[in-house]
Amino acid sequence: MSKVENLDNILDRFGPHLHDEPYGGWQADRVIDKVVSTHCPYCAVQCGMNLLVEKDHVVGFEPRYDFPVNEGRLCPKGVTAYLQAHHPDRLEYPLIKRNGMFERASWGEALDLVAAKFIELREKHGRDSLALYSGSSLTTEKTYVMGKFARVGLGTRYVDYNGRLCMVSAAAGNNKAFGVDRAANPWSDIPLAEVLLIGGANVAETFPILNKYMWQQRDNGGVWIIIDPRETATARQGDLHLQLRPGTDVALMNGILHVVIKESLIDQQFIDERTNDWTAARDLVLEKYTPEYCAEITGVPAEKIIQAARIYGRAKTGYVLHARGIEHHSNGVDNVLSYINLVLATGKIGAAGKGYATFTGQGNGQGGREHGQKADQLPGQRSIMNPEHRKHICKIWGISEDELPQAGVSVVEMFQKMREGEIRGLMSVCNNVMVSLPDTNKVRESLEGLDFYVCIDFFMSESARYADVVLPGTAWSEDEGVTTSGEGRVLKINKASNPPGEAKPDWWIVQQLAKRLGREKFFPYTSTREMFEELREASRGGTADYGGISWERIEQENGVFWPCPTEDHPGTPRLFEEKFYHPDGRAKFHAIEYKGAEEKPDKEFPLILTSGRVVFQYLSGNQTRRIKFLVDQCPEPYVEIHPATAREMNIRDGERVKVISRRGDGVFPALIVKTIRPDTIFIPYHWGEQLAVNQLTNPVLDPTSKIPEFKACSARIEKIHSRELPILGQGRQGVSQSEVQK
Ligand SMILES: Nc1nc2c(c(=O)[nH]1)N[C@H]1C(S)=C(S)[C@@H](COP(=O)(O)OP(=O)(O)OC[C@H]3O[C@@H](n4cnc5c(=O)[nH]c(N)nc54)[C@H](O)[C@@H]3O)O[C@H]1N2
Ligand SMILES: Nc1nc2c(c(=O)[nH]1)N[C@H]1C(S)=C(S)[C@@H](COP(=O)(O)OP(=O)(O)OC[C@H]3O[C@@H](n4cnc5c(=O)[nH]c(N)nc54)[C@H](O)[C@@H]3O)O[C@H]1N2
Ligand code: SF4
Ligand SMILES: [Mo]
Repeated sequence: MSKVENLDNILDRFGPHLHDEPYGGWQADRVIDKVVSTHCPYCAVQCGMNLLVEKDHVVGFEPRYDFPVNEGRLCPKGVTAYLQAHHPDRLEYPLIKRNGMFERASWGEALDLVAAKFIELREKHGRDSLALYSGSSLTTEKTYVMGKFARVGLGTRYVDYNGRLCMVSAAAGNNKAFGVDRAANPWSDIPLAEVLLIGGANVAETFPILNKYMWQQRDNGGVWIIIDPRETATARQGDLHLQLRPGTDVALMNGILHVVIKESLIDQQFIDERTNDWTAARDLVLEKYTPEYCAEITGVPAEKIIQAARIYGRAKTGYVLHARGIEHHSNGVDNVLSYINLVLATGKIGAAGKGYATFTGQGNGQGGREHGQKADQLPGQRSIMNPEHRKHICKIWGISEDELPQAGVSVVEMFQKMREGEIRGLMSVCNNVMVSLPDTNKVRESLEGLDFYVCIDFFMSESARYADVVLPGTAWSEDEGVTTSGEGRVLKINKASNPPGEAKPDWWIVQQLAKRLGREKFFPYTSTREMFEELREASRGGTADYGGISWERIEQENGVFWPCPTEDHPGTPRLFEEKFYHPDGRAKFHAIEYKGAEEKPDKEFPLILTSGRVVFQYLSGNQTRRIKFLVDQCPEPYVEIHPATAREMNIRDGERVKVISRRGDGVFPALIVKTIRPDTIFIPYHWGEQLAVNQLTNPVLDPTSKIPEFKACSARIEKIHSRELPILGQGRQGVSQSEVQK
């Protein structure tokens, strides 16, 4: 692999540069020649927005009032999303690294080089020396083509996607309990529930527009129980906040279930008629998980555990929601199953106002985990290990069954295989591993050890910097296709303008590579619609059945909820009204023992470090760190420390401190807040390299979902005894500049 281009050099040439003006600046006399109805590129709420286009340039936006989820609302990321399209940092032509510097190349030259390298590696080291790592900000058509390209184009078993870092614990838990991976209820059921029980989700910052439904529920007299180690903006609005120690959700849920059983608040008829394996789960929590025992583990007072059980248990309706706070753990699947046990035991699922869902994260997090870019998955939520499923897909793809590779491994394991030399060539599309994978120092080693690395993005990223070839892809407003929002609603993204310079859609790039690899006939598409039609057929009869969904229906009906097997089927907003998706139609309980995070605090590392998001930045930050308004609001990461902990170490607000774990360290300004537990610290994760919290995080995986433990590792803080280090505070939330300077 060639040398990494120097960081200063990269910043100079490719940004992030701050930008807050659309092409030419906003002018009142603009002549808008096109209004394109579409959805936000960011989170899984997928708010409706119109893009305003003048002379093939996206120059503005409007929230859509006709889309029932946002009804004219957008959050701070949504209102600035359009600024990406013509941002000066856009990659406009292919880049090949020569002598450690990226140089402009033609498409022909770049694609020939990539194909030649892949062929060379395959001949020398076999097909599985290549890997494809994809993403869920892509439209579903693209995610489908990525899964197919890995198996049929490259012929490798090694393909995975960034949802592995996101929703896979929920997916695995939902598959185990219900036999399907999708929100059980549409969001419009939220206002119908008497109680919302929300675990590890900071909705106010991460899905701001869903607050609409939560406040409607509150207006109806509803109550909120919030489970989070931090008193987040969401927890502050709640009625009961269970401020647990990170990693202890199983103990908390078992404790709540214990009380629910003891006080006869279960729904025995529902349990008898619609579920299996109740007795083992019941006996375990009754025997061991008393509120007092659980209080000791979780740090939540026993009275609050009892209160939560009574509020949720006595209500006639309720909606349980969770997100990465419970899922980003080495026992993430257990956490999810322990929440589901409570839902099933009280029969609060499968009816109006009786709801359960995980908050899917990325814009197309749901669609991206359905159609075959996961290591063990084939389109339609089928399994690559199932002979019937293999047969169906091989027929659609026109390959023989022995040509279809077996299951690969998760992305963190793929990066391990790179260090071991088994994987030698990597193609990454739509992800930024130098920010988002745990244990950054090891990730760097993986990238530096590759024989060949090609990256497709529309902005230079912290990861692309390590690539041999960078290919310019398109932004979301430059192509069409579908996404599936967090509630399982399939939506249509529309094209507003042509890509700048020579940038090309991701699927076109893959198609050109397939041609050079001699696999052209398997990728004959002339339009995105053809990919969608093939994907529809491939999904037919699968769990995520899109058979009856057409682009026209999506536009006419403001989205269609899968499963939707035929054109005259109305779609399925609410699952489980009659049956669950296991063959006998019943849901399953699981007896779950508490294990906790892999690393427990000790003398050397006495604190629990957790990580997550802020409202103004998105994921690896490669898109939002270029938008001036968002950077003004939140320019850099910081470490949240409780005043008691800060006092012990004599740390002042805004002072830069060193945070150290068993894997690495980083320097962050302290943000002293009363809203965090004294034994816990929090760092937002949207920055890379020396600013990455992932220099510290633990790459240990959940044994089933293979998600890394982003939400709990052991750490310590050290003071930096240097006069030169400035005290910062500008633009951070919660502390004013004058307070910082006191
Ligand atoms: N502004 C913004 N919005 C986003 C995103 C973004 O990057 N920025 N990303 C999108 C994506 S991809 C995702 S996955 C979602 C994520 O959405 P969320 O899951 O809501 O976001 P996080 O901040 O990762 O984590 C949520 C909360 O988990 C808490 N937590 C930490 N450890 C534990 C624990 O052990 N138990 C419990 N119960 N809680 C714990 C944290 O304190 C934090 O407040 O957001 C989506 N929306
Ligand atoms: N410590 C810690 N780490 C975390 C998390 C955490 O809470 N804590 N959260 C995890 C979660 S939930 C997630 S989802 C991951 C996300 O981690 P990543 O997926 O690595 O981050 P993204 O910012 O989504 O990366 C997307 C990249 O692709 C580009 N891109 C966007 N759209 C397209 C497109 O259509 N085509 C192409 N070719 N490129 C595109 C963007 O410019 C960006 O560089 O991070 C995970 N990492
Ligand atoms: S809530 Fe999500 S989809 Fe809606 S505007 Fe904000 S980032 Fe976009
Ligand atoms: Mo995510």
